Amino acid sequence: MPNAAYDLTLRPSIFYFPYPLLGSFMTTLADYLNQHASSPALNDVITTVTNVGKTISQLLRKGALADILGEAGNQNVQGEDQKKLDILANDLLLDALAKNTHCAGVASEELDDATPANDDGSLLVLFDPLDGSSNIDINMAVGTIFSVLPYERQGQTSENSDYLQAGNKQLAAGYLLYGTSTVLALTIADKVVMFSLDPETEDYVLIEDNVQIDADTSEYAINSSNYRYWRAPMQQYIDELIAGETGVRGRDFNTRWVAAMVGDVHRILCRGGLFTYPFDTKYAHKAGKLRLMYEANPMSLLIERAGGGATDAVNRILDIEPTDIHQRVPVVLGSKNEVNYVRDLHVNYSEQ
Ligand code: AFP
Repeated sequence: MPNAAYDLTLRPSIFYFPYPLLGSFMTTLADYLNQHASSPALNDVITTVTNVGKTISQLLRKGALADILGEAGNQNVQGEDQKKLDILANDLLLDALAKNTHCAGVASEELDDATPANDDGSLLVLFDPLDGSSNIDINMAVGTIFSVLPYERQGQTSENSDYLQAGNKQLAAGYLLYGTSTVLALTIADKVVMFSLDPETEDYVLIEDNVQIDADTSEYAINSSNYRYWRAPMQQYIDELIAGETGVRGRDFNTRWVAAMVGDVHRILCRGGLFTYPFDTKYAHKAGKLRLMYEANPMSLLIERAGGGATDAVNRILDIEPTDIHQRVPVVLGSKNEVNYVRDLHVNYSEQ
């Protein structure tokens, strides 16, 4: 006789809670966009991007069974080996946005140049189609990061130069995190909201309606193997964190490193923290690995609107005037007081 306490078929279980009843109180992404999107065009473009997110989520759940893992056998403009899913995710987003009349063009981490779409569109979309590619084959968290900018030359064919707008011009930004569940973080107004993708209904359901980050933290994320390539102020900062309560900070710190920015940023939006991929001299052409337009800018907008800070160690990322759609930028973001501590340490640093 199975132990009744653990045989769910024998107990009225919370797993069978009448979701249809609860459903009438749930806010879906469609509800939220109808209430808060600044324009039908923005509503439509975000719906297009997040619908592709559902397809990517399904593919990832199939994993090896969908023959989507492994290398694609070529490199992108960044000189990075492309995974099959990098290209598949990129092509799914490209095809869907090309059909969206509000989208005037697309810029992607995986494409050398921006791709014109609909000349009469009012919006430009930028994305890293699959952030954290090195995690795909080991079943770790990956995500899609997206940013939406205004298109100022409606009626003309969009070009690379149309995308060269500071991050403070973004109309929307967000990411999809394909983790144990698929979560959408989004900002289209003054707040940051989060949705969870219900695999049964395929609806994005609102789970957080005003994400706020604690100003202080004792958790940081960095790839410490690059220590010898950092500038002295960053070396000093990390030395202080490692010294913990025995050093000037007077408390111990903990570290996390997902190797997918989308995973580290999500943790910070959920419980605070500091994430940094600082300037380093490891590769001359990658002085600070992360890309400004479709990684740092969208994540910085989310972090700032959740009450955090985002700098290149000193300057506000969202104020940087871009010169190239693939330019890289050092990133320090997260709990505001910790980001400010890093900035002050860099500004006041003098060789001892
Ligand atoms: P991939 O997409 O090539 O895996 O790079 C991910 C990323 O751009 C960013 O999401 C991570 O925070 C960072 O690189 C990880 O860099 P390391 O491989 O040096 O840890």
